[in-house]
Amino acid sequence: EKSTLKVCITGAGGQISYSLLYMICDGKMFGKDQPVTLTLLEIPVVLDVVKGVILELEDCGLHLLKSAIATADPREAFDKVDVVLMVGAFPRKEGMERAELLQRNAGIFKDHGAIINDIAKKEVKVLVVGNPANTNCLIASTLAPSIAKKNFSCLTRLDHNRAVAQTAAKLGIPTCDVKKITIWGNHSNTQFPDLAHGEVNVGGVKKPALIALSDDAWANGEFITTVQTRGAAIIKARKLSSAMSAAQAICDHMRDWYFGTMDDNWVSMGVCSDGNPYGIPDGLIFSFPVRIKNGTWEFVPGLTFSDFARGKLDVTVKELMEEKSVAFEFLGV
Ligand code: NAX
Repeated sequence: EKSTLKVCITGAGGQISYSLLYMICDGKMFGKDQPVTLTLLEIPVVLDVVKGVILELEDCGLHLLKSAIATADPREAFDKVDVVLMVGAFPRKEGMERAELLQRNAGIFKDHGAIINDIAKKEVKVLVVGNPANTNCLIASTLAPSIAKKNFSCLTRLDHNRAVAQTAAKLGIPTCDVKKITIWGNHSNTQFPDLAHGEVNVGGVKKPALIALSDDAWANGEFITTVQTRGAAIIKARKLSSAMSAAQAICDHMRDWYFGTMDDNWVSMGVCSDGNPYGIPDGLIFSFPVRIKNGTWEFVPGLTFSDFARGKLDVTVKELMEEKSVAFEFLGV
């Protein structure tokens, strides 16, 4: 039997985690033969909820789950962990300014980053989901200098999956026949969902996505805004933000990070922009197309941009630079 993987989930009493924990213990993230032990971090008032979720996990009888604990102590939660899924965050309240949300969360991710730096395994893989995800990830990584920057990422896979699903639906093909779609930039309304390098398989014939669609107005208009505002559409309909699809995207992100991507495809991940890839300034957590092998991601090289695409990238870069300066000013780093 494989040795047990120690996985910490923060915000474990929230709605994403409610879907996510089952998926992890059912082997959807690390495989059907990978036992896990879970440390579930919450704020004290939500600990009883987490204990209730653990009771339900026990009742599911999932053999991969070796043990689970609920804790409000990050030092207990992050101790020697292999994986941290940072789902917990301070929620945006009605009337709250974006800057205030940033600052509230900067405090949380600063503390958690520093503790991960001290007591997590040095090869830990960290995924930040809680919003503003890119900047929260940047803060945690900055406070964890002993851990490679490449081991920190934020979730843009939900946006990626949405973009693939929209394209597949438009062409009436399965999602597995849509490849090389990219989400660039921030997990926010300024993200740039990009079809320009996409490849699709329509009735057994492989084609560039833009040729198969032959509708540039859709690709440069409705497609982009639908993906950018999908989260809001779900909140409007469900009165709650996306949770099942977010949990699925978290599983996809981590599974691909562990097991790699296919040669004929790539995925979108929010990762550090070190080395100035595609002219994106160093030191941002930015969503890029990446390929993964042996647990290590690499930027997809050599893509070219239209002026339209370059303009879209500039907008999301600007927003992330602003977020970074607000957060870093607050932290004094
Ligand atoms: P919930 O509010 O249901 O759950 C979040 C949980 O985090 C709460 O139970 C809260 O008590 C806990 N928490 C707050 N501060 C904490 C701390 N310091 N330590 C540990 N736990 C803490 O939100 P949910 O719907 O589960 O969403 C979680 C986060 O994911 C939100 O920030 C949300 O905006 C973000 N999302 C990010 C997505 C992405 O693609 N990057 C998509 C889905 C989601 O909207």
